[in-house]
Amino acid sequence: MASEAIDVTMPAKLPRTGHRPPNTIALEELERVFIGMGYEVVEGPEVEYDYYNFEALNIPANHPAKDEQDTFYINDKILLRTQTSPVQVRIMEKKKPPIRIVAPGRVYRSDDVDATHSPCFHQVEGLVVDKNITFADLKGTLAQFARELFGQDTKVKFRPHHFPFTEPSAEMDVSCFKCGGKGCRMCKGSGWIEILGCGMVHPKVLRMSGIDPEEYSGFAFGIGLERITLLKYEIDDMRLLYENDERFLKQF
Ligand code: 2U9
Repeated sequence: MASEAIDVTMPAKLPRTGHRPPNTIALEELERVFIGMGYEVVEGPEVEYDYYNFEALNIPANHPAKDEQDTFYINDKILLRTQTSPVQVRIMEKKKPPIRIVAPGRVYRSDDVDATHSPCFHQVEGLVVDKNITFADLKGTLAQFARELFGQDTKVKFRPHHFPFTEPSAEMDVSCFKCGGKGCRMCKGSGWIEILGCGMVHPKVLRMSGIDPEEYSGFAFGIGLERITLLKYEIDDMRLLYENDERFLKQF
């Protein structure tokens, strides 16, 4: 009996419980902000028709934008999506405005792996279509998003850009949340950090999906999720997000 005695006062062995990885924490934070503004979260197929991934977004065959978004083709007409925009096109075909959605998900590009690239990464794209939607709605929405994600003092700056699916188009920078805009290593001395692309949905894109651009207008934006995760948690190599090394994961 003495040799089998159990010391019931010994502390119990704690089970090792897992938790959400950093990319998921960042995604849920982004979704929380947009759900709070009345958006619906929608998902769609990763294997897509060329039509939904390119043609319906005003990127016809032989368009130079197709070069930057080279991907994995299943056959002539079917590919691994390079953006989550096809999800939004499918919604526009099915639903009459008002539309207010975010589409998160995995996307694919024929890129070599390095500290900032991966052939498979995640985007969160947003789309709003209704009567009288203007660039002012885009600015107000994305400024509010930036403040919720990076802090209430965050300023935003829009630089003109070009995307085939939006016109006009812009890239949005936020004031550096590390130095407040003075310039540091994080923002490479500029005080600003680029976080997303955006613009007013091209009238041709609306028309192709059965929405009359004379009656409705809209704005859209695209966010690279990994970019947000790396910035938010000050991680300097994207590969760490995918390696599942416990020593890394347990820090979040
Ligand atoms: C529809 C119409 C327009 C989505 C948009 C961007 C600008 C953009 C990049 C962000 C980082 C891709 O992952 S990334 O490299 N995206 O800059 N995306 S506007 O525009 C749409 C979407 C759907 C129907």
